[in-house]
Amino acid sequence: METGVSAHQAGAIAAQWDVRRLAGALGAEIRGVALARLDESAFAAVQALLLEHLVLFFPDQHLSVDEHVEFGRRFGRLEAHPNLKNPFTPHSELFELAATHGGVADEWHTDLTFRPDPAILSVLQMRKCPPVGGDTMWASLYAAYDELSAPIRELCDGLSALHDAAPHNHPEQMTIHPVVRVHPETGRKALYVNEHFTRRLVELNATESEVLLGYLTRWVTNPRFTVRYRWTEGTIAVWDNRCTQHFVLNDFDGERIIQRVTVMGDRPEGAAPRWAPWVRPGRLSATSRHDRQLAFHLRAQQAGSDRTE
Ligand SMILES: O=C(O)CCC(=O)C(=O)O
Ligand SMILES: [Fe+2]
Repeated sequence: METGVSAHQAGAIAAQWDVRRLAGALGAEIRGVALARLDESAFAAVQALLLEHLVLFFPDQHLSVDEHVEFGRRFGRLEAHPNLKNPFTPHSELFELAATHGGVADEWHTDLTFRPDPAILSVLQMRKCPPVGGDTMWASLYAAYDELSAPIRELCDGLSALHDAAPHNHPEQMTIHPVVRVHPETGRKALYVNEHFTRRLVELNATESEVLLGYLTRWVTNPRFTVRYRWTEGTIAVWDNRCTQHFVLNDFDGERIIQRVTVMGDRPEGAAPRWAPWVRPGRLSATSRHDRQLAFHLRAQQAGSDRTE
């Protein structure tokens, strides 16, 4: 993020705020700042804190919808959710999730990884909290990568994974990303697979993929890599979607309403895969169905690149 504000200036501003880390791996709560009225250097301080803590919480902001959308725009171009319609406001970029008994995102995920360019970050405002429950958790994908053993890190460095939007009833929306993503601003490596959208490790056979992907997506949720946030109304949260996952606790009765704006994405960068995609050898069998989706996607990609050559 080029801002024209030095790291020193941004650091001096953040030093005047009350910044409390919430967990060992990620997360900070920040008081003493009004997000609706940030000058350029204060905004740069927020950006620097986001790179450091991965998810930031600003209680007692109570932004109007316009202020919320304006604040989001400062991070980049906003986009509407590709698969969820939002009937609630005149801003097509703002979407609202309202739930009374669950019906929330209670599977670990990084937003929109089924797209070639998943969201960079999101800004969420908690509008209405249930009396108890409905906390959200985030996990650091840096910590999840760093704490793998060296052999598994090296294996993951050379793999890619297929993601799809089956949870949004659009299994045909698919893409392939590196399993280890290099953050474009920090240069750090993040373990970039999630339970919700990641379907298959491309270079492994179906059963190998099932075991390793199952392991990695569970590993990410190790409590040591996470922070859990108890909401109050009017709190703004900003998370870096390039190096985190999140999960909503489905343990509440009563209304829970959040509003979110989403900053358009970039293409995840990582090392090129070290091996060719898995192609099932030999004759068809009853188990061929496990390779169908991957084979279909690879054929479609090949047809696409033939057309553009
Ligand atoms: O409701 C929340 O706390 C977060 C929901 C979610 O997954 C999202 O907004 O991306
Ligand atoms: Fe989400």
